[in-house]
Amino acid sequence: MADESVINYSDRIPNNVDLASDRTLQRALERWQPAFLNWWEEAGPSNTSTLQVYLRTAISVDRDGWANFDYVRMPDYRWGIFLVPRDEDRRIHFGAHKGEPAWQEVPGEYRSQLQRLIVTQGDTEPASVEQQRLLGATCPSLYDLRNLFQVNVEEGRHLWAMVYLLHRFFGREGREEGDALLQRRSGDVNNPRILTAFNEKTSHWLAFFMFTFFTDRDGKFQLSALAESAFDPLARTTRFMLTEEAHHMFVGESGIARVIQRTCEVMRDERLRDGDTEAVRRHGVIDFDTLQRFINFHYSVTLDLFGGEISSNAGSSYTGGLKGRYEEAKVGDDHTLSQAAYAVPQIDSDKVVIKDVPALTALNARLRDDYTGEIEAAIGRWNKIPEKFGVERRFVLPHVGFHRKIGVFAGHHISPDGQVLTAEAWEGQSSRWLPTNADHEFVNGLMGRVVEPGRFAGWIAPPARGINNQPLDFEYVRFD
Ligand code: BYC
Repeated sequence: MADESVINYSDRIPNNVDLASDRTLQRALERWQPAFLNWWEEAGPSNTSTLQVYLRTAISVDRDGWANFDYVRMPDYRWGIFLVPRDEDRRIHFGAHKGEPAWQEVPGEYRSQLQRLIVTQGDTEPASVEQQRLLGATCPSLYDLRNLFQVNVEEGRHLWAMVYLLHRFFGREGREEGDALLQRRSGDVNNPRILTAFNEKTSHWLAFFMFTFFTDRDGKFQLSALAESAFDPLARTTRFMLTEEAHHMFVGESGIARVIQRTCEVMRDERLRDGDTEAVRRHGVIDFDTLQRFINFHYSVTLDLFGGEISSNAGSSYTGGLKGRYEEAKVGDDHTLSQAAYAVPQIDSDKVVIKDVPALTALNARLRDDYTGEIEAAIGRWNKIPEKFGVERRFVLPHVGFHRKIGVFAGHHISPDGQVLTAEAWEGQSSRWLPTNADHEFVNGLMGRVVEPGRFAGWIAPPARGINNQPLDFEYVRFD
């Protein structure tokens, strides 16, 4: 048997699923490939077809083989189909089918539900590339430009990962869904992306770092839930995607940390106080009130991606074995949740109250809580920076009900500290809590293109180290 950990690059489509012996699948994917490249050209990173970018590419899905670095022209990036090797003995470990062997084919009764989950996951990948299409024109350094492109090519590959599943397991409908994934466009009024956050603009690098910090981490948690799936090919494909996701979140977390660091340095050098917003801005760095507003926005928009707190869809996905909890195997209970309860915040006569509901219906809320735990830890790491500079500011997360469009808080006005407000009270204050047009204008005004090796824009500190042990003044992108 072929070594499933090694990726075969001699086929037209790189893969470790022995594509050569499945002619039907090969034909379907070979028909889709040019459409993908057209989409990349039309909606992917703008004006990049001649650049040489220092990118990592997987050559094997082993621990040592998935991150090989070299210069690549982005349209030549070797997008393909990589799954972690199969565990022949794998068994379903939660829900009604617990104990049965994992499925290698899609059971008829779960076909449409699984297809919907895969399409929804797949739709986010090209959406994020579209949202980031123009950022290359205002990169704060070559290092950052390279990271943007790394994120973009890997999101492109994540689309391939979902399209493989659609083509291989869902017949004609799957192929049609694969085509539709290349036709929807982020923000398009007639044919938008499926989930709300993926139709927002990512119009500057502050939004990009916030997006990769907050929204890519939703990707991590949703992929982790799918990685538990009874449908083994989905579990194996999402497991490999998760190895790539870690770098995307690193880009976001370290990006914002560098912004905070730079603002602290300028405040120290210029003897400015936190709260001297105009003076801080005049010195070309991002003030902390603005940063807090961006945190509020991106966190709340990302929470909507977990779906409604109370959801029968989530319960039936779990019972069916399609989507587990975060790190399901580590949770110490019966893994069926037939009797369990879970506490979920809800609105009761103009107050937020916490109520127990059947745990099976609260799985979206639970995944969101797991997500928030990780976000809180990272915010704590950001807060060490002002602390080190003797600046009092501490960044905080707004209440889970703040600025929500999906779930129990939709239609209500919740302040960042969790008070239920009237529409008028909200209107009067929301510009203190969410980025305003003026904030976006200010941030956009800072953006400029810095492409000299080793130089960084004035609003962001250099990173602690380069990529793959290269120095900071390494030529991460070549323009020749
Ligand atoms: N926007 O029962 P409900 C990533 C719909 S990010 C619009 O409350 P459910 C990435 C929902 O579809 C991770 N519509 O929620 C990050 C349903 O519609 P139908 C992406 C929404 O179904 C950065 C109705 O409302 N992966 O990978 O339990 C860069 C009631 O839904 C929204 C996934 O999402 C929304 N925000 O959960 C690149 C995993 N929320 O059926 C990539 C796959 C809900 O009534 N998806 N609706 O027409 C899922 O698991 C689920 O579809 C959701 C929703 C968690 C999204």
